[in-house]
Amino acid sequence: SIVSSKHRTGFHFQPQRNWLNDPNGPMYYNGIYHLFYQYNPKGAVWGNIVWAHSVSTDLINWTPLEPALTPTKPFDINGCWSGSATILPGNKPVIFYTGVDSNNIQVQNLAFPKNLSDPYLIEWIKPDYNPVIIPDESIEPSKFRDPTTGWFGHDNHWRVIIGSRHNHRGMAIMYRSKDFVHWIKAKHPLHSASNTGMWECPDFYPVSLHGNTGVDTSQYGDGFKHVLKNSLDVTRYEYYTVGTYYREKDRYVPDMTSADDQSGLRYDYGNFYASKTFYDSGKNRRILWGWSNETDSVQDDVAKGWSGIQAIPRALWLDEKGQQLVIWPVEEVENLRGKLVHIKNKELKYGEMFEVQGIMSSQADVEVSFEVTGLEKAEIYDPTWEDPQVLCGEKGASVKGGVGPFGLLVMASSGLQEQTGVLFRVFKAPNKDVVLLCHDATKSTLKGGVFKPNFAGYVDVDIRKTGKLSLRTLIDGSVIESFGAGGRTCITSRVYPTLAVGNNAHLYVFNNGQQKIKVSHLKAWEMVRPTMN
Ligand code: DQQ
Repeated sequence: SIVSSKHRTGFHFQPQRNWLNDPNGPMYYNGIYHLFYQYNPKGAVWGNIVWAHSVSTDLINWTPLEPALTPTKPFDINGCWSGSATILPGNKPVIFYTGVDSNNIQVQNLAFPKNLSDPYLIEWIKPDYNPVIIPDESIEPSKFRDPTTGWFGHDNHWRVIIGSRHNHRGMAIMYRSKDFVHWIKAKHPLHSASNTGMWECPDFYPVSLHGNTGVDTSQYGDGFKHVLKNSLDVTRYEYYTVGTYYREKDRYVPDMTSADDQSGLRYDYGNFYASKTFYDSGKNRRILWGWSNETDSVQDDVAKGWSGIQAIPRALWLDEKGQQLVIWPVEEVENLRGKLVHIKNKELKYGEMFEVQGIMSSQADVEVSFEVTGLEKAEIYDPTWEDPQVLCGEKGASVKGGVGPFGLLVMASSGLQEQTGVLFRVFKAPNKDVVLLCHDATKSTLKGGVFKPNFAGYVDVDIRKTGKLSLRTLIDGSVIESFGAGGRTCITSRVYPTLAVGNNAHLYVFNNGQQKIKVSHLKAWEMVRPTMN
């Protein structure tokens, strides 16, 4: 079948064709990174779900293999849905996944590599004793899925959580096992929260209180906090909390500074869902994969012959204040940096802009440092602006301000009919400054029938102290990923320009705030294409 290349990505994870959704069972095993993912081998819409499988030695160049799991047994005949990998003692990987069985009940199954000496672990065996967990009478059979990576407790029992909901209460139901095969439901869920709906793809892991090193999922002790993430199928956004895991009680208590619901923290304030982390024992880091779906129409996807990408793999760690995560593209991405444009010390007054020329900016990595002074000119922050996305909808790139909006116009056509704004805006509130990072996609394409949301998040940064705001933006065909203030706030958007494509995409720096700003540094690299499936 013919696949349209116009909006395909160059260095983002994509199969050659067809539908992709959740990343599944990511792991690092004997020097190889594995990524499995929800995939429809038969078309560019969701359905016929298998676990497609690719391998890599650097998280950047990917080789496709045969699907690892396909619906073949009564316990998964209606779909091999999301799940996770765990590396058991003796260096033995196991996949735990949700099967939709012949009665459309969501059950949990195991699969093991057929041949551990195959470096790619191509073939996976589903033992006949599956399913190993079925929903008991207290669990809704269609609301029971996405087992996590297991962690090993003080009592020599494995634990996993499984996403569910009871009425409107979202929950992470916990199971324990001695041998990873026989599972017993814990009396209480690990955690639950009212009015959050179904929790999809939960993730639960420790983070170090000091530094950016990642740790194995079973780590426990004074030097760690825990993170619980859930994907809420009602809002289609993910929220995470930072908190304490009491392992004797098997309870997780989020800190007061984070919330399970829509007022909570997000890995990414844009188009990013069903994510999953894994511990990379090769480089001692925790890596996050997340799915970024298309925002053009279903007809567009069918015509393109593909739908869905994985966002760039990101390392994550706890911020030094211990209240949020910091998220940054894995360092290997930098190996793709080719031709560079470097701009220094450019001042931008109210209404001014300049173009960054000399690279193909439709496939680029851009790092900017803005010097921001004159904060007394900032607009007054209105405390009712609780939702940054709403605020960004009212105050996009073209809405003049005090300090900001300033930032980038990416994937812009030469006449600016098409452009996506990546911008900061600074407000003043009693005793603090409020920094907004925003993607303004309202003018991203002239094409009709495309969903063009603005996305935004607040950035917890002490701008008065540093006088600086940094931004990194990855641009790749139809995806824009921004990392504000070193990864304190991230936003991913999908855009579908008609004019600003390939060599006709332009990159500008602009300032629509009354206070002048200075671009102390801007580095923009054209990115080289890796081997992508
Ligand atoms: N996608 C899978 C489910 C999961 C959902 C099905 C999240 O297991 O809950 O493709 O996107």
